[in-house]
Amino acid sequence: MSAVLRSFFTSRSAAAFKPVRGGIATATVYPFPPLRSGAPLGLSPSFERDVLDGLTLRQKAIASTWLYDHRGSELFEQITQLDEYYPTRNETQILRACAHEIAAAAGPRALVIELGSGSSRKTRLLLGALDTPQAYLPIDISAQFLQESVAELPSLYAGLRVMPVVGDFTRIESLPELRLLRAAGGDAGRHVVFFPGSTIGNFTPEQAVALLRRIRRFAGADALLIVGADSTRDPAVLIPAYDDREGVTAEFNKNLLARINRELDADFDLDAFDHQARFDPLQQRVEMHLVSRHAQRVQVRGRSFHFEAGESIHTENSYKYSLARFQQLAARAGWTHLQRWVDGQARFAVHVLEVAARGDGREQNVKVA
Ligand code: AVJ
Repeated sequence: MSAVLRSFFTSRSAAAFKPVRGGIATATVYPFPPLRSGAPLGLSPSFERDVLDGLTLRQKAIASTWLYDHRGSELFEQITQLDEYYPTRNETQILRACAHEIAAAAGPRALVIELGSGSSRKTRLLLGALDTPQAYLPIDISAQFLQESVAELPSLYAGLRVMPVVGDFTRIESLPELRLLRAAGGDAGRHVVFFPGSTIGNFTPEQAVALLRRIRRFAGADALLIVGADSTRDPAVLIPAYDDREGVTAEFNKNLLARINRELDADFDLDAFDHQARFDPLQQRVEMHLVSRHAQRVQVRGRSFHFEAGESIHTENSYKYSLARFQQLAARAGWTHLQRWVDGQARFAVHVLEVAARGDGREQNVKVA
């Protein structure tokens, strides 16, 4: 707790401290393949269409979602262990300190929905603190990685129903899984949407507002939303975090080209592109690019694309939000703060939000400790 600041907290009722449970192997994992393996959430996303369209833009760009095939998810896991990559470490520190207070706000029998669950490692801090969580619905775009990540959860949390959903959570409109759970009597507690890792930063502010609104709609009026957001502004910290000494982030970025080669019959020469991290102080975002070392042509699905020397493909945005700016963003989407937590270095924040009451979200008392 010492190194973590809670900037403000308005408790409904401070529920009793709950000890961490676990160790009994009675949880349920719903059978794989998950319900929507063939038809991911919402519209079926198309890698081919995104890549071909993206390579015809003046500033070539490919959505960062496509970085996360199985290999990309593994490489991202390696990034989270790097000295330079502080977000995972700082957020984990926050969650360790505040999980019990979040659990108190969530109450018993919570149903946890996680967006872009990846390794589900941070989720364990939350699940461990919650009072008899009923169900866990991790949503991730990499089916195999998702399956591997949730495999051991049943042995850790007694009575927890684990329902993995393969899909692109950005296209989520509704979660039929909630209806299934309700029918099975497994939806009695509060819906807790867990969105850690600063994944929100991968969207433009406009997209982020739209996503937070959509979350509000599918999660329901009583939902709690826990969002991790990076608030770092110092390029001397940011650039190494996205361009590490060992070159893991470079490999993560270039894996996109390897994936395009493999899945879309392309002939990218991985050695002819450099990984680059840029900070745009105006938009307050880190950008990842793949920069062509020389003029070249690349074939993708029978189409030919030209690169000038120095021309790049923009592969990721990672927006950084000051506390005030994130609060404005959340308010525009109809969410209001219940708690906000910041790490000791003041680099990262965990925002605990509730659905704003009517008229709320305009007038806010911000007290930053
Ligand atoms: C997990 C997507 C939030 O933007 O910081 C890490 C991805 N990219 N290093 C981030 C990432 C390069 C990460 N997100």
